[in-house]
Amino acid sequence: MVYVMSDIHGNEEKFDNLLMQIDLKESDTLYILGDIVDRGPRPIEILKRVMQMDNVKMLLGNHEHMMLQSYFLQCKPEEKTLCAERWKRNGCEVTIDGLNRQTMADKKRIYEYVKNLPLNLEIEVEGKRYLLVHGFPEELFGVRESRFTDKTFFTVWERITKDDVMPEGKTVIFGHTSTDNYQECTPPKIWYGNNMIGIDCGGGYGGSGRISCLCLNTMQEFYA
Ligand SMILES: [Mn+2]
Repeated sequence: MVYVMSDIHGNEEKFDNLLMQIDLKESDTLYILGDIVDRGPRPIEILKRVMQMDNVKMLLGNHEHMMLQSYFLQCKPEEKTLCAERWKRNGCEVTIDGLNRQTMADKKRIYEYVKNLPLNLEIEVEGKRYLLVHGFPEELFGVRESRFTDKTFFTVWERITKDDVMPEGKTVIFGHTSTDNYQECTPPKIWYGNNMIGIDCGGGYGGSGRISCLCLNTMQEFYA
C-alpha cells in the first residue's frame, strides 16, 4: 500500500497513532510531504525515526528549509537575521532545542538527510499518476504568478488556491495550506479539488486540527 501524510510538526503522538491505524508494513511506502519540524514537542525525534525507516520517503517543507537556512547556515550571510526572524515567527524553538541535544555526528546526519530531500516526487499508484508537493508544483515556477522569485522558496512556500490549474495528467497532492482554506469542516478533513488533494488538516496548530493520512490504493482516509 502507498500512503501520504504531511505537516506532522513535532506531534509524535499523532504520528504514532496514524502509524498504528495504517499498520505500516515494510512492503508499504509512506510519503511525508514535508514539515515534520517546528511547533510540536518532538520534531527532531520524529525526523530521526523517519531517517531510519526505509519505507518512508520525505519531501522538503518550508519548515525544514528554514532549518537548513538558519540552523545549518545555508542562507546568504547578509540574510542571516532575516532568516532567523522568519523561523522564529514559525515556531523554531523546539527544533533548535532538539538539534542542540544531538551529537555532532547526528547533527551532520540530519543535515545531510534534509539538504538532499526532494522538492516534488511523481509516483504512480493503481495506474494513476500523482505529483507530491509540499506547497506548489515546482514545474509551475515561472508560470504561476508568485511573490517568490526563487524556485525552492516558491515550491515550499507558495499556496495553492481553489482556482489554480494543476499540470495535466496527474493529481497533485499537497500539504502546507490547511484544508480549512478550501472548505468549512470541523474537525478538518482532506479536501478534493480539481486534480488536487489537500491533506494538511491543521495538525500543527492544536485546537481541532488533525493530521491526516490517505491510502492511495483505496483512498481510505485516516485521522489523528
Ligand atoms: Mn508548510
